[in-house]
Amino acid sequence: MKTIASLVLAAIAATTAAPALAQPQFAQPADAIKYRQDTFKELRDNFGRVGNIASGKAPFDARIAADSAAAAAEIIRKLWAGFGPGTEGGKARPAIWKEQDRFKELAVKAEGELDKLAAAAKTGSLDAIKAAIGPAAASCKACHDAYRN
Ligand code: ASC
Repeated sequence: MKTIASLVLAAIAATTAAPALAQPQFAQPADAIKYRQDTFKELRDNFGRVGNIASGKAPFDARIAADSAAAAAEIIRKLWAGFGPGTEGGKARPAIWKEQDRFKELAVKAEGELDKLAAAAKTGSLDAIKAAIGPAAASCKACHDAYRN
């Protein structure tokens, strides 16, 4: 039976211990690597949909563009959790863990560019998407060139 005290404690724990965003925890580096790969794939699928629209490979559907761009801007922020201490491996270069400031700088830049792409897509203007896709792709590439094998 739950006592009042245990309910109060649970309520306190829920309000004080809960991080703003639940962060996954990984028992093994391999789990973090899998998480990174899955999350990057999800990001690529969404970004790719917008890219295909921007390049004309896919027909312009404002709803798909807006939803996919918004998803990409959200998903990129889930990557952080996958690069915790001691999770070197996969295609990630060890430099990530030695140059955390620069890695973070490039990642934050990419987040900002995906935010701009999401804002552009939300307007429903294909021209706005076309203008934002290049800088967004360049910000992805800058980080890959520096930190992906
Ligand atoms: C993509 C994808 C990337 C980026 C990058 C941009 O669609 O999978 O990694 O765009 O290639 O240069």
